Amino acid sequence: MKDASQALEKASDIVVEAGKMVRANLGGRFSTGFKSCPADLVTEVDRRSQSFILEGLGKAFPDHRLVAEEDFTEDDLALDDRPVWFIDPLDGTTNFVFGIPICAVTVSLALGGRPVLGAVYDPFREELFTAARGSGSYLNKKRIRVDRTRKKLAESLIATGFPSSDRFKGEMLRANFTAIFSKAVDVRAFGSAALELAYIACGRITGYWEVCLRPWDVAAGIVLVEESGGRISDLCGNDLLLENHVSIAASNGLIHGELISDLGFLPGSKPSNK
Ligand code: 2AM
Ligand code: CA
Repeated sequence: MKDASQALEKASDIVVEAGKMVRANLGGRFSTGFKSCPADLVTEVDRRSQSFILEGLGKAFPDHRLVAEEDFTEDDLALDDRPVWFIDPLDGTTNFVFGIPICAVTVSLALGGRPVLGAVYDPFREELFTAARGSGSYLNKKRIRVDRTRKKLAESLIATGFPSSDRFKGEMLRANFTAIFSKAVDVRAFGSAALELAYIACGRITGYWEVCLRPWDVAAGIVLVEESGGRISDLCGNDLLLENHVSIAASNGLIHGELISDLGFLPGSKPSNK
C-alpha cells in the first residue's frame, strides 16, 4: 500500500472531482428510483459518481477491496483484514433529489473494521475535510478541532438523522428525544451523516447520534472526529465497529457521557417516546 498521506491525497482528488459532477447536476434533470422502499432514493448522479470513484480507486489501489453504497452485498460488509475502501458517492441523496445543496461525497480506507483515513467533500461550499490516524483532521488543509468550550448538553447544538426505511424507525424512536430537545440549545438534522460528523470535527456542532447507518456513511467521519479530539461510540458508549448497520454517537468528548445517558439506550433506560 502507498503510504497514508499519498492514499489520502488520491482519495481527496477523487472526491473533489466526483463532487464537482454532483454540484453541476443539482436542480437539473436526472432519473430517480428507489431501493429498499419508496423513501430510500437513488439517482443516476449517485451511480455516475460511484462509477467515477470506483474507477479512480481501483486504478490507484488494485489490491484493495472497494465497497460502494449503490452496488454491494451484505457479504461485502463482513469484517476481514484486507484493506477496504468504503464509498458513498452522494451522501444526502434525499437533499439532492429535493434540490437542497447539503450533500457530500465521501470515501474512507478501513483496516480490520477500523477506518484509518477518510475524505468528505461538500461541493456546494467547496469544503474538503480530511483526516488520517495520527495526523490530525483538516478542512481545506487547515487543522481543525472539536469545540472544547461547551461542556454540557445545555450549551450544545446537537444533530441527528432519521432513517428512510420503516424497519429502522422503531430503533430511532428508542432515543429519548424529550430529554435531548428540552436540554440542548437546539437540534438539527442536515440529512448527511458524513457532513454532520465533519461538522463535529470542526466545532460547528457539539454532538450527534443516528441509528442504523451504513459503514460508508460514517467511516471518514469517524476518523475526522477522533483526529480532531472528539469521541465516537455506539449508543451505549462502547467502542464502535464498522458492522453492516452502525448506530453511532459522536461528540466533542466533553458532553459524551451526558449525551449517552440522556439518549437512553443504556440497558435499564426507559424509552420515553412511546
Ligand atoms: P445517503 O444519503 O447516502 O443515503 C440521513 O439521515 C443519513 O442517513 C444520510 O447520511 C443518508 O445517506 C443515510 N441513509 C439514508 N437512507 C439510508 C439507509 N437505507 N441505510 C443507511 N443509511 C441511510
Ligand atoms: Ca449515498
